[in-house]
Amino acid sequence: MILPDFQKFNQNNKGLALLLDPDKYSESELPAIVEQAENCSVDFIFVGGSLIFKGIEKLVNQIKSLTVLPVVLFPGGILQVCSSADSILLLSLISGRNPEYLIGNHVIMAPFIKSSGLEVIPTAYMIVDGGVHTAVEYVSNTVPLPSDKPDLAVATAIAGELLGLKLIYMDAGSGAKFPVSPAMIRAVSEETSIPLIVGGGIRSAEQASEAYSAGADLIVVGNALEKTPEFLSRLGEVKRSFKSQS
Ligand code: 1GP
Repeated sequence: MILPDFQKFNQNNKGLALLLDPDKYSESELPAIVEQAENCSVDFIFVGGSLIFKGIEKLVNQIKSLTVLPVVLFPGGILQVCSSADSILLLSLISGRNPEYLIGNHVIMAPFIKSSGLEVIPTAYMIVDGGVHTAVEYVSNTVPLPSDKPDLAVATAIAGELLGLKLIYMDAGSGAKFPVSPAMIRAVSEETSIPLIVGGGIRSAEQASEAYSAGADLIVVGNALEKTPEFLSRLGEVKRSFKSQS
């Protein structure tokens, strides 16, 4: 069960997820990346992307053959599900008003997910403007939350929690120019009590630290690691620094 792991994160115990997009990693690179993830206090490996050309199953199987770290599907669409992962973030894109990403895709995926044995984690997924048009915004055909309107984010997150969703994931989108602001993270964190995941555009240890300090329970990093693999060890240090404050 992965969900209880998310629930144990708090101000003194932060989580870190590495996002792997199947199109961006070759088979030969993967063992080193996974080994680094294990050495750098990564808690979960997320797999997915807004739009992918390669299937996800091969990547998931490869990761599973290399590590015991939990593999969590972060599906950008209905084709990104496979039973060999451990769990799936079943995303309700509640910042948008596209019914396909609120319920339509879920109906299509439901029979497969139910029989797959995957642990299902109902997730309030909120896209926040990160200063650039991202693939997730285009593919989902939704308008992101304005980055300077924390009240809108708070109201959206509260609605997600009241609907019974188990996690909040605020995402500026992969490759965002700037990540979700600490002010918005703090506002959402203070008004909700389910675990808060933050990702998109985190490129420095300072940004990671600010996100954690503001109330992110777990941060997700993908793009920056494709460019600078050693960044992962800095993130691991930042994550552990919160533990030592307890
Ligand atoms: C995107 O939150 C993830 O959905 C990670 O974003 O690739 O910018 O780190 P980056």
